[in-house]
Amino acid sequence: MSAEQLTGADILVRCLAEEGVEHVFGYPGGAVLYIYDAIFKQDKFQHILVRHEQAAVHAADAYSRSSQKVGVAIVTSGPGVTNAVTGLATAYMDSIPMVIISGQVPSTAIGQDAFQECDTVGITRDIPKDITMHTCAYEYPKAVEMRSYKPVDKGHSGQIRKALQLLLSAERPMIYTGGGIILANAAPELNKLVDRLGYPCTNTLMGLGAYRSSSDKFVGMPGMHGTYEANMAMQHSDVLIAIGARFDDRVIGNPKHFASHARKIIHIDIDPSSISKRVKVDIPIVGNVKDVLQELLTQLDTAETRQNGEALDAWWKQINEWRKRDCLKFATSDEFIKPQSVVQKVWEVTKGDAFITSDVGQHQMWAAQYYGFDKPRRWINSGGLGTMGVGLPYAMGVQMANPDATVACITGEASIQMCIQELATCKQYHLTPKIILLNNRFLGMVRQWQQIDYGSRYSESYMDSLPDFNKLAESYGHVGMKIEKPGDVDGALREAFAMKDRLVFMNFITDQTENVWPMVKAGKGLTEMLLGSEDL
Ligand SMILES: Cc1ncc(C[n+]2csc(CCOP(=O)(O)OP(=O)(O)O)c2C)c(N)n1
Ligand SMILES: [Mg+2]
Repeated sequence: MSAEQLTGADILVRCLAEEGVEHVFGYPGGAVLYIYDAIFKQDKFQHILVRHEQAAVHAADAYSRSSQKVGVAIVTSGPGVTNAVTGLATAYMDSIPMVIISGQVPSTAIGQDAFQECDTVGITRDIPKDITMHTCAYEYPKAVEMRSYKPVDKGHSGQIRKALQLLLSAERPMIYTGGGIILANAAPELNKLVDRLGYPCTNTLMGLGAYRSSSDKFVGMPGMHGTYEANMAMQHSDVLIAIGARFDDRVIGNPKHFASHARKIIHIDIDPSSISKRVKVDIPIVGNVKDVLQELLTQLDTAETRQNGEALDAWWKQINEWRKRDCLKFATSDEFIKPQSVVQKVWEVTKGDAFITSDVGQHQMWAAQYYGFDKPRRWINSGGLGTMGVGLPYAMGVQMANPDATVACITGEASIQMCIQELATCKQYHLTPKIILLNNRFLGMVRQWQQIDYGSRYSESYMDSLPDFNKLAESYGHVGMKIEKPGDVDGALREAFAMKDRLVFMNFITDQTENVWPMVKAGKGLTEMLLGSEDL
């Protein structure tokens, strides 16, 4: 039987269907019209028309982050591609899988500055228009493989044994985990390991939810805005095991200061290039963290040595002393809404079980610090690139992938305006995230740095001429709420989350002067923390 003749565009659409794709985010244009025509003629997947290409890619990215499916987006050539690049870089920095398809002018016109041409290959890869138009024989391969991508899954047993011995001999052990645990679906194994060993565990900004935060073994997030106890324990540990984490500069602070305290380091990561990249490692293990943790747990079952109980008790005593500093405590007020208290209330009202997306700034750090994540894939934020504008498109992607879930976007008045047009997409597709705007009328994180490092010269960080967000939300067909008094926070949140079938845009007018604490200033050592304005 001869193979069916299909156009490039039809083949593309068929391939997506063969791969089980159910949703595609996108925005049409001249170079992808054959593809859009092929989409029109099929009913295997739904296309979601966003209002800006950046949002299509962010939504696809969050679709992947919040589920075990892969997000897909389609954009046109030229401005479609350049608008998509921020989304690509954002996902790339956090190792998020996605498939983004871009159009291109016909092959013969490439390099001639044709209408809507840009050097897409220089930036990414593309599909020229003539290829989507021409036909060829269509046969879908049984297995799809990438020659250039063959990661090692199984870790080296001998290395795992050595790591286990070192872990069991530790006097001041510390388990430090990152987004790799979440991407590898290894949270159950991690929870088992931490519980069995009884060691302290910290999750990075990308790893929140990997180990449940409600456990007393969880010491909070490490790094620039990490807890006092997490940073002190990272620094003073004698054996540190890093799992699916990469010793990012925002996590370990000044590398020289970090190295000034001697400790043995075990590092498990699927990407060999991550190992010993920023910090010298004693026992490297290359492999899928899920596979490696499974083997570690199996070996732990039969290990002859046990943890050093006495040393561990002393270590916990020390950690609990550090905990007593209560570094996330904040002053309450009857007059001004404290942003931290709004996040705590969101946690209470959603019973800690919502998907939380965020943008970039102070609100992002408060969301990370005060919403306790007990499950993986619940905290969706741009860690590596720090892209303002992701929050609303992320909420859309999460809701497409998890239609019955409660979704909230904790954002700032500057960030939300970067992709605000997506309120229309939400209306069209009945997406109903609750937008929690912590409105401090400032580029708050910029203001904080200007206060601390630039003599309180607030250069261009005040947000003047803000829109009336109530009217704005209503004009898109949503519900708007403005909350100005601390006493109204709880009631407003309960009312909003009860409106399951509406997008509610909640504009909380918060204390403008609030800062994110603790803070390790850029370039400083991990334990050189500022715990509050009294340390300035
Ligand atoms: C696209 C982009 N531009 C600029 C920045 C730098 N930046 C980081 S936080 C921030 C301020 C964010 O303000 P807002 O959204 O109001 O949040 P807040 O810090 O006030 O909570 C800026 C400008 C960024 N991260 N991303
Ligand atoms: Mg702000």
